[in-house]
Amino acid sequence: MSYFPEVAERVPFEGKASKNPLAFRHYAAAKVVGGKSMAEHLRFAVCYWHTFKGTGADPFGVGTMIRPWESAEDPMRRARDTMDAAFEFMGKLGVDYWCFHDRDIAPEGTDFATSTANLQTMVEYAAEKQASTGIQLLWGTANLFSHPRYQSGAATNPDPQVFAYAAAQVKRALEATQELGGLGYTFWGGREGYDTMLNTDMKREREQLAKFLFIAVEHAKKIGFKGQFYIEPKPKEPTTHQYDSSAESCLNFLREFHLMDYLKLNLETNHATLAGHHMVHEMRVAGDAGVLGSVDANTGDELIGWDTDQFPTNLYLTTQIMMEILKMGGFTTGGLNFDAKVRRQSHEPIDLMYAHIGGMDAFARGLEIAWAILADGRLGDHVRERYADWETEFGRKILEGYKSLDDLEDHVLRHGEPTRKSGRQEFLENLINEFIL
Ligand code: XLS
Ligand code: NI
Ligand code: NI
Repeated sequence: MSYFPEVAERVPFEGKASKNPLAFRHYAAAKVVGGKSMAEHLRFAVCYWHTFKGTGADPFGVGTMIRPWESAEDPMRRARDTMDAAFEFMGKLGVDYWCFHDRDIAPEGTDFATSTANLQTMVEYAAEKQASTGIQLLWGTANLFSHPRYQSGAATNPDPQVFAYAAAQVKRALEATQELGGLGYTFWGGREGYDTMLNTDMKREREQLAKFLFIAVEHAKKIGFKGQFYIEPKPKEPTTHQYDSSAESCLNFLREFHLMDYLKLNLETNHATLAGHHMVHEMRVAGDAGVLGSVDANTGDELIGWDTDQFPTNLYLTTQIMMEILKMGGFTTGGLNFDAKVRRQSHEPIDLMYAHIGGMDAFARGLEIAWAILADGRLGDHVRERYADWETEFGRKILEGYKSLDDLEDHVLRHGEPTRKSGRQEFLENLINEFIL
């Protein structure tokens, strides 16, 4: 049985002139850009939750999606059908990676032991699928936010029984990730925050979260899990405030609790926007601290204030993201995970194909443009030149040596008013457009 019969075997690369909506115009996996293939640079992953389990429900209406793999009565049958659909989809699309939450791939049972048994059955099935397709697991994670038990948080819950339940779930999700050879494991604290300060002991909750991560790190050591841990910042939604609210707040948290050596950041474009930042800001913060691990590639709607998780199609955005990735020397364990969902009105399975093809093409083109901008060198030269005076003897003496306020006043009295330099913002915006247009 085929869930995506419109694509016979594999979405082909047909080049820029193609009018075929089921073909790539820019993404050619083997095409070399700056010494590496597009596939090696981009490391695309499909996310299981939005793509195969997303229903299209919103706060005002029920699900709209037609998902033939969800039609069986028995939940385990549905889980298998969904996995068949997922690997058919990913294989036809030609991505190398996938990502999942424990409860995406296997239904929650009547008790913890049943849930674990369900997960184990599906992990074994996934292992077969991975082996026959060559698709690898970019990262796994545990869903610690959907079930009512987590209404007041998981690690940050006022009840240690819930903390324990969440920890047990992470143990099993981590072991599932290890069994599937996962390159990473992500913590996104969906309800690790507060709805109101009136009932919240924030100091205690943050300490609980740190302890939770520490316990997970210890378990990884114990079982020999070598994958990379990520923490995924998001400022709010569903909570009013989430403790790992932005890249900077994550760094503060990791440093405060001595966890910097164990976790990197998984940054998501729409989360950056919700935090009032541009994705590039978040990437710089993480990159400068050496912890830019992976990217959840999506985008928000400028006019809607929530995490709409749309597919990235904006070339300006993908170009900027790829410039940051190239500047850090490329991904190591991470990749571009399409943590994105088709819109509620795009309810047919084929819409999932269009969405991913568009996102992959936008990133492939963004990669080419980013590479060209960096190879051209003018942008980098401009930034270097802007700070060049810090490389003079005077600049060096301030930063590397020491100058007192007395010395600096003396300097001003001798040299007078500094000469102003233009920031050339418009000039640089035009420079970027020179490569995009
Ligand atoms: C939700 C998050 C979530 C994580 C995985 O906003 O992006 O999808 O990536 O738990
Ligand atoms: Ni995400
Ligand atoms: Ni998100």
